[in-house]
Amino acid sequence: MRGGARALVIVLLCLPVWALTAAGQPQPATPVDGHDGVRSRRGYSAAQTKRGNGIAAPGIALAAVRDASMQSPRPARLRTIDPLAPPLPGPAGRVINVSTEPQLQSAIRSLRSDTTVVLARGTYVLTATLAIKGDVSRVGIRGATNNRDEVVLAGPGMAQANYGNAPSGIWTGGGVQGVMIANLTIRDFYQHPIVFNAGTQTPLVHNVHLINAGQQFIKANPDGAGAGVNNGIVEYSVIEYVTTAKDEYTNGIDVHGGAGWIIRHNLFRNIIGPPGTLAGPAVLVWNHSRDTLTEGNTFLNCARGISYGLIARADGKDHSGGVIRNNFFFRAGDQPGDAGIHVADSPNTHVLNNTVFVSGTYGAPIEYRFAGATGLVLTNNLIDGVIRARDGAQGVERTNLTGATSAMFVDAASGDLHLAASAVAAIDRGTPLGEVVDDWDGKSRPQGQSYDIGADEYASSPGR
Ligand SMILES: [Ca+2]
Ligand SMILES: [Ca+2]
Repeated sequence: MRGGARALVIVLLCLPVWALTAAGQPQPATPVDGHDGVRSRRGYSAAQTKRGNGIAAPGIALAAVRDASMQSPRPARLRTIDPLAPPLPGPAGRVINVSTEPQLQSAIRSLRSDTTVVLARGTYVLTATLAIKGDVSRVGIRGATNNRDEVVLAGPGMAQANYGNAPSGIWTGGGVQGVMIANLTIRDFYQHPIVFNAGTQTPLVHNVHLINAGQQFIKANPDGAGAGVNNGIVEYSVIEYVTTAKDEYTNGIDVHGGAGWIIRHNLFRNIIGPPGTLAGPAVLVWNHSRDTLTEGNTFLNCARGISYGLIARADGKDHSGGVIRNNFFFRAGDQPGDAGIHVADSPNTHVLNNTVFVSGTYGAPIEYRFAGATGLVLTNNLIDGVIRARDGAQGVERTNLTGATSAMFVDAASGDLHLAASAVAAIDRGTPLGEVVDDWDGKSRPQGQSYDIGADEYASSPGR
């Protein structure tokens, strides 16, 4: 994000060879990542702008789009840096129990609506990508226990180009309505652990551990006309590289043309490229996306954090609306990188009560840019640099605290950005906000005399 030329380079890098094929072609028999990049033109229909994240935006009706069995429970316990997921209710509808890879493949091939495939403990080395295709609704793939590390879907390796029929872990598309992926680990795939292709709607990713992806960990693609996957939820999950990506072409979550996504209470760790490269943002929602809610996440040692929009578009906006609140972002001084929060060509986005500490590796931990980024609201953010408006962007900044030091936090080096008792410049110094009713911990605001600045509301009582 250092100039228009760089943005253009990023876009070109984001367009693999198959992106140049004609738009609107039928889905191939072998699941592939069908992202058609920036060629999208068509806007959203009224139905496609229905949204379930509860954030208010003018002109968009709230809609109950999610079947009750797909609802996520609220957390029952206090937050930890490593997300502790609240247990899901038992599967609704039919259950198919599997304990071997051939059984798993068979169950997925014959999957019908209202069915959940439940995997017994163990490691399943996939001989082919698990592809859920066609007009099925309310289906799921989930581990048998609430421990996401007890069931593993394993690929051949993120740098293994001879991946056979298993380029990715799970692929959905072509009309899948309501798909749940929960309680398991997916690792070492050459392309994506999870790809939601065009025609998928309302996916839920809950309590998964994604490790070492060759490209984006979770990718949501539009069709040839630009209609994307809407109303996705990714929550209580860990998305990470053990060391680094194989190159800079990666994101934790990459949504193209999607509306109403919710990304909450996840840990993104080491979303970085090899030395000398700049990896993509851990959360990238763009290409005519809108109304994303990203809250309560932790970003550790990532080159970039959250990016709503990335480039300035001539045809509409790269993103619009949405909220970014209560996120922790920490990067150590020996890891180069860019902004922790970046809002680009995304009007009316609200950036509220985030803590972004980059150890001086980048001057503006929060940036917003391009003339299309108007009506932004940036309030109560705590950062160790400045907030920078670039290239004609316009926003209202209020009670942000710049120039934070590590002494203001409980244990910044470990990513614990809870306020220390001595952080008197942040405690009770924020602006009360109706859009922010709790903090990173899930503790209600305000505590004490008023709102605090940053993602943590300080409380001396147990549970923070
Ligand atoms: Ca307070
Ligand atoms: Ca707190």
